[in-house]
Amino acid sequence: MLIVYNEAHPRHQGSVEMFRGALVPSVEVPARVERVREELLRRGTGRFVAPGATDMALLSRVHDPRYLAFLRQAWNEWVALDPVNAGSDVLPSYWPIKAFRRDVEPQSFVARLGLYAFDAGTPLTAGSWDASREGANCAITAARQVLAGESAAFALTRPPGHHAGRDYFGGYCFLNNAALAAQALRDGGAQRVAILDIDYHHGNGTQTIFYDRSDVLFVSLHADPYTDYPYYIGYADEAGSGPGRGFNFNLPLPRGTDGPCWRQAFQAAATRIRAFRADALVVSLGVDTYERDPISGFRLTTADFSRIGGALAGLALPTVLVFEGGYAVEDIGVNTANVLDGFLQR
Ligand code: Q9C
Ligand code: ZN
Repeated sequence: MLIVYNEAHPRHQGSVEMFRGALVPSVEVPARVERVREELLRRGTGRFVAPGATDMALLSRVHDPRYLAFLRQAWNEWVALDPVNAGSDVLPSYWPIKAFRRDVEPQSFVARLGLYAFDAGTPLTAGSWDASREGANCAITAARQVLAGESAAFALTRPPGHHAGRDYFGGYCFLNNAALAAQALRDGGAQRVAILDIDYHHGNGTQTIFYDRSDVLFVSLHADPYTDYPYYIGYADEAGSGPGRGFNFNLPLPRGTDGPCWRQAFQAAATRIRAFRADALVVSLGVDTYERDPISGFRLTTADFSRIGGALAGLALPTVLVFEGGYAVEDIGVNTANVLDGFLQR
């Protein structure tokens, strides 16, 4: 398996996020990807390669060009407000909800920030654009390697991507790496692409990007949004719209879901993917379903992750795996490497 590694990931380094009225230490830290890299190297799993150059045309088919321009300039605008801002992360304080106008872009940076952010838990830092852009390049490179004949490739990157939509960031995500991989597969000749999202949280960004399309199937196993982030989306009755009706499949699961229950839901997801007759698969691989994850509520074990890898390989499709969440830093390397080894051993 090819590992497309984002060497620029440490340039995105949030220090705090807003949580229940306080700024708390960032959960999404560089050590996450460092631990995975170390464990893969220790095991000799996969062959590490660097990503290719940025394809702005492809980025602009998945994301709004105005949003991309905003992200690229955001840090500079933040510091331009006041030079002391260089010492703190960018976090929004205002949002245009309900009856407010969303069709005007105010001149004020903090006002525009609220147009593009959907939570106050996603710190943007000096290197967030560079790290995110290189991460997107990793996902796109992984997809192109699979188009060129690799049976599987893993984009090992952070920040994660599946909460980022066409024109918004949140949930620690800025650019939707899985969506970019899926679009790259489509552009490279795959007629039908399935995305299977197994992160603990619903992949709201990926769902919304492809919601009205029938060429990309989105299937997600995640914590019920009735109790868990992102709360306002990810319910079972979201089936797609227009020509995309029937091509979005959410499987929300209760807090406390363990390996056997999770595998039962996985079988339903696999049945839907087989019926779709996909030419390629993109996996949003979050390991925050782990029993000791500090912000999540499922009970998957380290051994369960090996089985998941085998089950993913059982779909027997050219596969791009994209790293998403997982916050139990001490075990993240073993859990992620177990998925990849389980995949390779099948
Ligand atoms: N202090 C991903 O797993 N809020 N994103 C949690 C914890 C946001 C997770 C609050 C969770 C986002 C990619
Ligand atoms: Zn997650």
